[in-house]
Amino acid sequence: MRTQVAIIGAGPAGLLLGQLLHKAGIDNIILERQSAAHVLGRIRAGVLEQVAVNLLDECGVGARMHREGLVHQGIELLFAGQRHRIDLHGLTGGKSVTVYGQTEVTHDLMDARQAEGLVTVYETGDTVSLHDFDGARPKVRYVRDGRTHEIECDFIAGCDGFHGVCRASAPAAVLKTYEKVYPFGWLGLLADVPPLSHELIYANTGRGFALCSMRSPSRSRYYVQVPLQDKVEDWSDEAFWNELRARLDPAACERLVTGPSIEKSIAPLRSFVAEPMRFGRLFLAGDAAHIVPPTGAKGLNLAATDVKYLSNAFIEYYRERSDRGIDHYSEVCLRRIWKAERFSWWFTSLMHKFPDTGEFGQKVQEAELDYLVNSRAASTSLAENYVGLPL
Ligand code: RFL
Ligand code: PHB
Repeated sequence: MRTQVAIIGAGPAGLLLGQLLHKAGIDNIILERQSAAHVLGRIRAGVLEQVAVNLLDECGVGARMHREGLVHQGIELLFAGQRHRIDLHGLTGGKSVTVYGQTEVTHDLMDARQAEGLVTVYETGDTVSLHDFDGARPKVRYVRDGRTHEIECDFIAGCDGFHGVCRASAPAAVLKTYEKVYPFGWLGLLADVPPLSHELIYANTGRGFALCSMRSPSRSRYYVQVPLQDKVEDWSDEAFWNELRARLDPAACERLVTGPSIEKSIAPLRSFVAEPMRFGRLFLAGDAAHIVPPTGAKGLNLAATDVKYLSNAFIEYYRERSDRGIDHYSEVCLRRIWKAERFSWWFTSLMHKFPDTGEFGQKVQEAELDYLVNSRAASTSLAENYVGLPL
């Protein structure tokens, strides 16, 4: 088999890249470790920046997002028992975010890919291997139905997430990684109950962080900070709702509608960056190259912007026979990535309870939050970063 770009991973990064390349007339094949149903079953991101919304439009898959997505012009911060609104729209000259689940984004992209007859090979398991990407003719091999298949390509796009094979295939002597692991995780619960508020609430409390989010007017997504050792089996729905209530203000508690969970999972929090993002003809994009803690809602959005830069670079290569875009890909992405890493680390540090900082740490956080909501400069900085820095 031969294609121009072999894409590893059918998460949002891989699917979005496949669609953008196809629109530009560039052939691509996607290899995915799991089944499509498995990919769609993962409940992850919920907040899209305008850049991601525009990209989905560019791919021609924005219709359902515009119909069903919820445009949010503000967020609330809850601390010391009081809620304070950050007016994202007013502070950023009219910008907003769109609440539309990653599952829906992935669904729309998979449907479009299928409708256009593009090749996605699912369930490759751990059989994908990369070859000769330091030369002009890279190859990707995988095993399906007991047979080894080989794809010859011009480029390999590593969109295979944090645990994928692409970063692991990069030459160790060149790869440098930066990492921070946080001493807690998020326990998330999805339920078919109306959200307690029409905007997201980020809560800093003496018991730890909580987040009230949503997927639609009838589906809510809530999170509570938990110790890393906690197991999801140890958290009954009732225990979750009780803990969430204990972290909310009385008015919010009164509005909270509870119900049976339809999904519950624990995600550890991590900051991670791999540099560079290009190794010959292998390019990393999305979670394969970087992870942010979810507090700033930046992971999916960063994956989308990497893919925007990467598709532009490939288009420039094929249309103009120019290497300029591919040569600058890593540097251009990393400038934006480090700013999102900084913001996500800062917002995580401000909102969570850290085991070693005690009551002093709590007081300092409350002082910073008090400053943040009362200073237009500080609120503007939060708002600018939250809605997404310009490309
Ligand atoms: P993904 O989604 O992990 O997809 C990678 C795909 O590659 C496949 N794969 C392989 N395929 C073939 N061969 C191999 N050897 C392979 N190894 C792996 C995998 O099966 C998978 O299908 O990475 P991608 O595309 O880069 O997308 C990144 C996003 O998924 C991620 O950044 C976000 O979900 C992060 N995130 C959030 N981001 C936001 O922008 N806004 C949010 O509100 C937000 N909330 C979140 C989040 C992540 C969370 N968790 C669970 C970490 C909330 C949570 C709780
Ligand atoms: C979500 O709805 O899953 C969500 C929203 C905002 C975040 C993280 C996750 O910062």
